[in-house]
Amino acid sequence: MSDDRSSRTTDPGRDSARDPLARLGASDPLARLGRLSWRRPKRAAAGGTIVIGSLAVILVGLGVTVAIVSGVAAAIRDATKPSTAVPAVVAHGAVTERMSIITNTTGALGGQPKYTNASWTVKKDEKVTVIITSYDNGTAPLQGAQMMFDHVMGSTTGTETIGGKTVSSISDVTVAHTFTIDAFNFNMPIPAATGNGHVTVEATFIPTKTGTFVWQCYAPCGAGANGGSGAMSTTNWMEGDIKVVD
Ligand SMILES: [Cu+2]
Repeated sequence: MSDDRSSRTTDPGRDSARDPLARLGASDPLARLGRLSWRRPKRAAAGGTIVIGSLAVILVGLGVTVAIVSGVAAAIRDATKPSTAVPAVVAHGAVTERMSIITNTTGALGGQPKYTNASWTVKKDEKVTVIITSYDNGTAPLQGAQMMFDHVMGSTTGTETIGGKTVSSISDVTVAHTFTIDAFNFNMPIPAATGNGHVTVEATFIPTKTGTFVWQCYAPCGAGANGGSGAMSTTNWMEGDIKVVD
């Protein structure tokens, strides 16, 4: 018996149109395949170049688009910066309160010294820098329990400046006044000005609670034998109030 397959391949009456090898149209199928395999990489390479080139153009385009969109988005962000973009640590504000100690300007109370700007409103947890310019050249030496007020107390640095010079206390006999807020244990001793000049004293404190608090002078700078009358017993001369709000 002969093999069916070998008999078919050798069948001279075979329809070449149905022969897959014949349809390739090559006398040598391997050569044909070889050409194809030779040409395919070339086309693939050419196609790949086109594809890569196209991809590159698209990517560059995308990059430009992304850059433009990012730029626009950044511009929009900058223009409408939300409050959440603010750093978590909020910087406290700072205010300066200026006071003067004046004398003999109105003749009231016998020309006794008087603090100006007796009442303020400040914010809790915000630095308050107090600058006091005193034109009073008289002393009111501290006595008894008030001797402690020759020291600076409760300032952010533990010191004050007098005419720009940093000190933590002054001699009790040179004290003319104090600026004292008991509620914040804050105290600024104010020395007497010399001659007809003035002295400028500066210190900073931070009010840590809300409410209305009294400030006062602890030097016996008023009238009478103990200095407790006159200015010292008159509202808004040697005492006042500070309102601290949220
Ligand atoms: Cu005083």
